[in-house]
Amino acid sequence: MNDKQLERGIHALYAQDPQQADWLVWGRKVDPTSRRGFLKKTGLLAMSAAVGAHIPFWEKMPGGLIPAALAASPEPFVIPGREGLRVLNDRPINAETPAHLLDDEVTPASRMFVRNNGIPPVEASVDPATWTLEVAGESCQTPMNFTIAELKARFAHRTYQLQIECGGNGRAEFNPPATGNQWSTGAVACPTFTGVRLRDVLEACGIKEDAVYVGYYGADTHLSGDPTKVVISRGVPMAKALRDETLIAWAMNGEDIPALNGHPLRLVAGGWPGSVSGKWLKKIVIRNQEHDGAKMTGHSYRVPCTPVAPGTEVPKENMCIIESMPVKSLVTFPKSGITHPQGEVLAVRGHAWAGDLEVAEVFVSIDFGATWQKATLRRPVNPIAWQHWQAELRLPEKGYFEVWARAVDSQGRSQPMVLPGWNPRGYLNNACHRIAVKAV
Ligand SMILES: Nc1nc2c(c(=O)[nH]1)N[C@H]1C(S)=C(S)[C@@H](COP(=O)(O)O)O[C@H]1N2
Ligand SMILES: [Mo]
Repeated sequence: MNDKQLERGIHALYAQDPQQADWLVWGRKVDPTSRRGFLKKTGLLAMSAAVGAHIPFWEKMPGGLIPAALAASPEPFVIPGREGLRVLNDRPINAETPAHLLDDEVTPASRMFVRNNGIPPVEASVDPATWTLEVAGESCQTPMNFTIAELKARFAHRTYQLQIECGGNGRAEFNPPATGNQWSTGAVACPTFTGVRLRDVLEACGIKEDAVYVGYYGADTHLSGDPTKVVISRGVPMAKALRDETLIAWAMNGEDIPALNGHPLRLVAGGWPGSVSGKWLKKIVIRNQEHDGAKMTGHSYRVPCTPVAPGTEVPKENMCIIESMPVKSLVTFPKSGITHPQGEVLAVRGHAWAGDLEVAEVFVSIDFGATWQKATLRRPVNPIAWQHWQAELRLPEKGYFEVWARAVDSQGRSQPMVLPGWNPRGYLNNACHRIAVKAV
């Protein structure tokens, strides 16, 4: 079976593994002896919201049962606690956040996109007290295991706001289309993460002279169910691994990392394709060669080393690993599609980010990029945090306008107004974000 056939809907999810489905959809745990489901309060609220009414007999509802109201409906479901996110795929779960819901300076968990390549560990089986992280690899002097309590006790804690963007964010625009989740603009977020520096942990184990790369392994399961298959195992070169902001994190916004985002432990190497920030982190390897784990090689998270014409078949050896992500921005207020009185001040705002770099300037346009007005831009709270911008515009007459935003990084590189270079897997679309506003 190929991956496409494995990516199916809610019915397939329930048919294959009702208990896993219950946990993913409702946070419902099943008592193995009675086969009865235990809904947490949040799960019950989500289920009630999904069926459109309170469920008086909810305590009697067996585990692993799709509510008939949903079973009959072809509508994609809502992830409990992430209302408003657009679910692109329910096996594996992938969901993105509409731009106007990313308006918070620090992204709350409820607005954090979800990008899963496989099936997350069943939350009931995740025990932070016994979870261990193994550090090994041919360039590790002394392989070691750490519990989360040991990590917390042994190393200095750091909290940084870090932006994570999926390498495929914006893929939906490419033509010819690229396979994979058809992300529009919402596979990006910037919460705070608390943990220890990856550097401190690697140094405690000893980094051999010949170390060039690190790789991660997580506790998720391959879509095929085959326990010997690795879902994803990516990594970064030593220089990125040793950066102050590269964390092994146990908290997001001061709370446990949400189950779908990697609880109880994840790697955060912000500013690079989100795929390097390994979730449900179990193992880190220090490598004496470029890491060659699952989705590190071939066409995954790589782009042609030199630009190609749309539709070109690019041989593997001409594909280069994506590192720091390109400059990009979002208009998070107002919501696209609003109406606004002509001539009156229209306040617009959003965020901008540029991988490992800082954003130097943001501009906005109401005439499809013919002229640009400079926005007010704040410095990042720490390196690799996104930056907030705002501007005041006036729409000169009645009619349809678009507000475009364009950011420029500290090395003078600007977002393109139209699609940047086509590539086989549809990565790195950093074209200007645009919203529609009707002046009345
Ligand atoms: N173990 C594991 N880690 C993972 C993934 C995964 O499927 N499994 N997906 C990666 C990808 S492609 C991205 S973009 C980010 C998404 O993080 P989020 O789901 O917390 O938003 O996690 C990365 N880490
Ligand atoms: Mo990703």
